[in-house]
Amino acid sequence: MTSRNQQLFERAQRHIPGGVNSPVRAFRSVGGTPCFFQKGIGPKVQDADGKWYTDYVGSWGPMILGHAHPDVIAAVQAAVVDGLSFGAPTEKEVDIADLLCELVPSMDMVRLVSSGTEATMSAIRLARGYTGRDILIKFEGCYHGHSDGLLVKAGSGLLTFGNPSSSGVPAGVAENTMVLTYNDPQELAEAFAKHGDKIAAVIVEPVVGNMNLIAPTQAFLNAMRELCTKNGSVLIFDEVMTGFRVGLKSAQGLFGITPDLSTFGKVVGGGMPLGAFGGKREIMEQIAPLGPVYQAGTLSGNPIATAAGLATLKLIQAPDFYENLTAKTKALCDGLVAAAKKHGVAFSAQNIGGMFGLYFAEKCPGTYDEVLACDKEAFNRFFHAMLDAGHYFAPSAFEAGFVSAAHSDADIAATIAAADAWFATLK
Ligand code: KE4
Repeated sequence: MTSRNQQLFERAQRHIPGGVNSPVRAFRSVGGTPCFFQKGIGPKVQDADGKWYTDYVGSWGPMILGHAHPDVIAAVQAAVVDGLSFGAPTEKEVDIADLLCELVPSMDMVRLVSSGTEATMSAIRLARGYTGRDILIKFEGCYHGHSDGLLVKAGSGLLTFGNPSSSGVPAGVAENTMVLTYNDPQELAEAFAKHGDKIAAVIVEPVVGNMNLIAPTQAFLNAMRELCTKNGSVLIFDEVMTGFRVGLKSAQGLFGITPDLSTFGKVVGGGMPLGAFGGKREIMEQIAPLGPVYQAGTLSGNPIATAAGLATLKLIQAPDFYENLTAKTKALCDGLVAAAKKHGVAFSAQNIGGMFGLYFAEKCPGTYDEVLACDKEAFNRFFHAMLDAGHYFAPSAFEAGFVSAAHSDADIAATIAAADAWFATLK
């Protein structure tokens, strides 16, 4: 008897490439049939066969409050009855712009868009327009969305499927993207020594979540800031994943770095299509209609998305929100490590705020090469064992995981117990 998930997946593949609207959802690296979810509430999601899972993907980060938080649902319901879109300014856009610039001191100004990809693509165009330079530096394994110039040795789904550089990107575009090694300040300094006056921007995931979780060294981030300042290049912190995920002050507050531009997505929209880019006034004033760098969007600042975003950004400012979220995420990591150790399984884990990485390796990787050396097949077996037991992790060894404020200590303990039971079978 084929499950409803299987029936839906078979039908989906008739008219949707791979049966999915974003590649990493397809389970192609872990194998098996993707879950078609029909409902989410708090830390749980329910698939088309009615099975419930504790969710550690949270839509790849946005669902930091858990699914269907009543305050967010109420804000969306109140907004939709007044109309879905006007293509004209609305008060909520002003409210969320004011709030984002208050919560992110490095941003004097911000422009709303509809995805993280739009945010990074626009920030890069702005940096090139502001500096009059062409070269963009990114780091191997980092993913910043799917605009052409960024699909060069990227992470996330590209790394997952073993083709880090996408076809369809003209050589003339890719040649302006210089790809360096994450956490290698020396190589970055050498690149600036050779090309400094041609480098428009450096874009970085300040904590990597797209080649699994990789923590930055402070020296790496400090070097990046100093070199960009010295050479007149724009430092772009891509906080689409880390923004309001690793802490209320995002990664820039956690590591004490002031970027020139920042990009946001995911949490800022609370699950609705909302992204943002912003930074220093003198740079942002180059954006149309004030300046010569064009950027636009029919649904930018959409009233429903901003309603969900505002409700979310209000709730994450609650006292102890991040202390509690971080403690729960750490408890998950520590519990999984202890269980694996008990059964002699080579496994490590770490968290930064409400995001975590799991690795089938003796220690947490700190570089792209160390990530590649982790046992991907072991992860895939772990993934399916946990899925069968009702715990949904990212369907890729090259993605970070996420905990929400709705996950209870009991949810975390049950996940650890399920992992312990599986680790025991490996003896
Ligand atoms: P979106 O266009 O997917 O909203 O954002 C692109 C993006 C930009 N920057 C960073 C650091 C990101 O992590 C992302 C998107 N993250 C992936 C998960 N690794 C989205 C999941 C997907 O592609 O389906």
